[in-house]
Amino acid sequence: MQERVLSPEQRERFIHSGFVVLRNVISQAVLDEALDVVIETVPEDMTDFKALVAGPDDRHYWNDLADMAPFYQLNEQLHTYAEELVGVDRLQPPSEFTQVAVRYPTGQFPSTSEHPVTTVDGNPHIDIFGDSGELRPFTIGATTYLDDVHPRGGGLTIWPGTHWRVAEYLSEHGVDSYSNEKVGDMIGSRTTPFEVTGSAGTVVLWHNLLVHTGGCHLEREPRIAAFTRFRRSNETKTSHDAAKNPFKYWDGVKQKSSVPTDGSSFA
Ligand SMILES: O=C(O)CCC(=O)C(=O)O
Repeated sequence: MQERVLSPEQRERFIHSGFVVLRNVISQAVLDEALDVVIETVPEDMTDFKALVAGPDDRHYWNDLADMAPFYQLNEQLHTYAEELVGVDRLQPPSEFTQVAVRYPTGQFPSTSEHPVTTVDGNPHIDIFGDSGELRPFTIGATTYLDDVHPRGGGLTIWPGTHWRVAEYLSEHGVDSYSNEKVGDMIGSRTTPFEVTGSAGTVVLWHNLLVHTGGCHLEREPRIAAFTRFRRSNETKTSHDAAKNPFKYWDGVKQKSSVPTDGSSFA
């Protein structure tokens, strides 16, 4: 049997906050191979700060890097972590499919400790709905930093506990009329966003209903991360119900409900 990676505390945190951060879990060889492919593919010179600032805020590669093979190895490993929560043999098998998100420095401010660590000016959203509100279900996301991510360096930024609030909203209003414009009302001012920083090989496992965005980027180098989204085998049939019940179809999670009354308790 595969050895477990998540401790009981980490599992508890995932249920409560909707995410957990795992440090140094990916081998350097896998990270190096994946990073090399990204650097080969992006048009910018990653060391030319002025050109980076003048370029786009971000670029996204949806499985269309020159060589996706390194991502298969990565996804195989992430799949075992995801199974610890969703249940063994409950997810579709791993493949090489990955979204690589490169966020470029904006260069607007010097990076000092006085600047806020996180952003509320980003684009807080959840990922299970497309731009026209159509459902694009998946179960669990895994974001892997392929390079070090420093504070205010474009890190994935999360509103802890919002998976519960989004589910509540969808139960009340239905899944068909959802739009990400509603997210602002849901997070309100009660939850402080959390910016994930960490060295290459940091992995964030996150719930499909968790509100997130790309963080502000005042550092000098691009932020390079791989986003993998795993689906359950019966995802399509159960997607409406799953959007209202965060853990109903997660065999690895016994606790199916939480009664958070105050958003601050999630942070
Ligand atoms: O690049 C990031 O950190 C965020 C990307 C994101 O929010 C997404 O792809 O849904």
